[in-house]
Formats: sequence, structure tokens, C-alpha cells
Amino acid sequence: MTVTETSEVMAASQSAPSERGVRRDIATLVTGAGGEVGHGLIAALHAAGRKDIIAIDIRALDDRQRALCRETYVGDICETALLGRLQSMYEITEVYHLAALLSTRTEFVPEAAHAVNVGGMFNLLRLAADQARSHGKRVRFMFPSSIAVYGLGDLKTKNRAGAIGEDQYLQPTTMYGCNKVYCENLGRYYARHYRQLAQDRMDHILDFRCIRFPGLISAETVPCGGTSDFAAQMVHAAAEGKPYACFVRPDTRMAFMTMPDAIEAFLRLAGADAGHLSRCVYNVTSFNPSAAEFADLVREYFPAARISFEPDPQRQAIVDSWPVDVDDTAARTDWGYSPKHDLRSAFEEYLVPNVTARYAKS
Ligand code: AKB
Repeated sequence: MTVTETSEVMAASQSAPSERGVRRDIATLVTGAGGEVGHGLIAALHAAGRKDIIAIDIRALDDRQRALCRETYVGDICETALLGRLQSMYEITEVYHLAALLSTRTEFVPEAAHAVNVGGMFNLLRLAADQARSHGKRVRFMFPSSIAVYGLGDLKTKNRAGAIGEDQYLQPTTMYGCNKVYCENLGRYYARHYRQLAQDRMDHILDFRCIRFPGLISAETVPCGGTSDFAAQMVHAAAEGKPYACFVRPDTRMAFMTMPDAIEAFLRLAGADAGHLSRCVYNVTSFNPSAAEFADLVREYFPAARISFEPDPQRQAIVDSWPVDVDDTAARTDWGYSPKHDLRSAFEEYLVPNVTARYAKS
């Protein structure tokens, strides 16, 4: 498929009506397409028969991903000009807005992170609202939030609270968490209250649906920029035969899930009957080992693994502010969330065979 630079997009749409004629192509827009979730999501959408994917990322997608998309664009979601040009070229009916800076990276550049995480979200919501007004249909807007929206003041509170519900402890301690909780509220506003006093308001322009993901563990990609990355980095390092110094204490406990379960949950929520949804934002979780328990499993499957614990106090404080687990009853009740992997099967059926194959090639 084609890779279109921003400048080409701008040129193409400034000319006469697009080569597609007056009718715009139906499209599903995926931002942050080159990221960890983007890799899994685009493959799953394509496998489900979607041929209308247009993908944006700040960097060019790899050839394999590009082949799954109708078109890919290299550009910045903060560039309203690019989004405006896409508005003229496509009839966007669904948005998966994945582009974001994660919790560790944002703590070096919080203002820049706000610009991307909130400014970018605002631009995508405005694009979706403009689209809904132009084609007259509600746009489904899928948004990945995070357990980083939670802020449990200290370890005693964290351990006492146990699995928390969606409406508890919403005092995040990172810019990323602040961004995500605000973006959740922006999405809900656009879905339920947008221009509520305007005479020409259009009710229900967006169908905003959001999952607060726990730490995600992928066999296909190695995470960076996140504070939950230690689990995935540990298993990838073991498979690659490299030592790994874990940046949190052995007793650190938090919720995780495998990337395939995360993608399946996201698409299941996207396809759920709106009448069954009691809320816009849902918790999901699969397993919540301590870092030591996770390391024990890594050593069981990779006996030569060299794992040490060298806690980074600042990153440790971030993970200590996140819950030991979350209550995902609403997701299971409303739209049938049911992860395939628990901790043992995550290793046995997903991580070990796939990371072993990944590094066997190298
Ligand atoms: C991060 O570590 O920042 C993310 C998250 C928990 O949302 N993976």
C-alpha cells in the first residue's frame, strides 16, 4: 500500500476534487499505528476483513503493516492541517486513537506530552465530530486509557484497596495519567453533552468507548517509554539471552494482560451493542503477579535468565501509585470481556513460543 507524506496529502487535497471523485472513501482511522497496540490492532482488523484502514504515525510503518492498510500517512496528530486534509479525502466512520507518550517518557517532557496526549486527542475528537456532521452518521471513537489514571497515595492504601473500581482513586501522579483521565472525560463530553446548548447541536455525534488497560505484554514488540514495561522487558531479555535489571522491587504487584487479550477486548467492546453498555470507560485485567513471581516464571521457562532487581526510586513510586488490581465486573457483564490468558497460559501458550521464535531468527 502507499505511504503518503503529509506534504503529499496536503498537495493532493488542495488540487481539484480528489482522484476518488466527489464521494469520499469510507475509512477506519488508526493513529499511533506503529506502536505496540497498533501492531496488534491493525493485524486483527485486517484479519477480520477490514480493508478500509488508514493509518497515521509519526514514523513510517514497516512494510508488513503497510500491506494491511489501505493507506498510511507519516504525520503528527497535532498537525491540524493533515487531519483537515484527511477530512476532505475520507468518510471516517470509526477511529482508534492510539497515539500517545507513555508514563515514563512523559515525566521528562510533561508539557510536550500534554500537547500530544491532550492536544492530539482534541484534534481527533474534533475531526470525528466534523465527520459526523458531514456524513450524518455517529462516529465510533475507540480510546485506550490506562490504569495510570489511578493514584493510590501510599503502599498501605494500595495494598488495602485491592482490586479497585472505575470510579475510585482517580488522582494520577503522572502527566500521562492526568492526560488519560482528562481524555476520558473529553470523550464522554463529546458523546453525551457536545454543544448541549446550541440550537444546531447534533445529538450523539460520537459513540465513545474506552478501556483502561493494565500493563500490556507483547511477544511481538518490546516496550519502551512505559513504567509497566518491566514485565515484558524481562521476558524478552531472557529469550534474547541478555541480563535484565528490573527497575522495581521484587514485591511490586500490578495488573497485566497479554497483547492478544487486549486487542480482542478492544474489538469486542467496539462491536458490542450500545444498549448493553452502562458506561463509556471500562477496567479490564487478566493477572496481577508480583515482579518476583513473574521473574520466577521467566526463570522456569528460561533457566539461563539473568534477572536482578535494581529499583529506580522514581519509577518505583509511579508503579506504587497504581492499584494491585482492578475490578472488571462491568466489562464482563456489559460486553462479555473474558481474557484467554491467565499468568501460566500467558507464558505457556503465548509468550514462550513466540519470543523464542522471535529471537531464534536473530
Ligand atoms: C505505561 O507503562 O505507561 C503504560 C500504561 C500502564 O498505560 N504501559
